[in-house]
Amino acid sequence: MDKKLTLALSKGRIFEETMPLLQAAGLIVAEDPEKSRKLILPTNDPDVQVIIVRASDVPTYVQYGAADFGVAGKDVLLEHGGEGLYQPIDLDIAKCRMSVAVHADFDYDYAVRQGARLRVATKYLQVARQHFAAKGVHVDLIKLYGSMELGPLVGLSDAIVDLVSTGSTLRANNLVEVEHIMDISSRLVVNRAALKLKREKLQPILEAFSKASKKTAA
Ligand code: PRT
Ligand code: MG
Repeated sequence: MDKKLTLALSKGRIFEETMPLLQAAGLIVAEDPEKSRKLILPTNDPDVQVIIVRASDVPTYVQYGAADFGVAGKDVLLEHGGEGLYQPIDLDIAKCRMSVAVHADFDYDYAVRQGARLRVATKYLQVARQHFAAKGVHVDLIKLYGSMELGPLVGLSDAIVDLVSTGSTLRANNLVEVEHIMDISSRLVVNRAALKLKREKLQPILEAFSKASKKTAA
């Protein structure tokens, strides 16, 4: 096994919010992924590199050992299933919530009381399926890959299951949050084999991440 450590991150909020944690571990990423087209970014440590992947692909790279560790949202990890991944730390970054939302004119509580079959558009099939099953609500799930907010506006669905942080996207589209399913934050995920074989190099980084994320959370 290569002794080099590879960290999988996605561009945007995860990359930005992971930077201070890397810094706490003494690691500086040399290039800005928003400006560079490179997918492999070196750090100041020749033994540590960062790869830039889609947010929902982070668990896959780590599961197969193409990356030794990565940072992924709980939303992404629940859909992936977490196979082959060790999840030692909640980094408490990229926080938001997973919610059910409907058009402001749709009486969700009434529809649920009536036992109506609801059409729900979402990227998060696993979470949505579990949520409505636990409530005993019958749903037809419609898989989307983005812009779920459009679903109720054009009659694709009665409701959506999506991530909400400030709520401004919902407001801008005349949607209202009717159920809070769970709080979401990003977790550090580690390849199970790398955890054993690269422990010496990994452990201090994991400890620094853990300490630094507790500090910002406090
Ligand atoms: O964007 P892309 O399709 O490439 O992938 P992605 O959307 O999965 O990646 P990214 O970088 O947008 O999100 C990475 C992770 O950040 C997610 O997996 C979440 O764990 C976390 N996160 C935190 C969020 C948000 N906050 C968030 N607000 N992910 C997405 N959003 C979206 C949400 O889906 C909705 O469309 O922002 C919109 C709502 O924001 P508000 O502020 O208007 O409520
Ligand atoms: Mg996004």
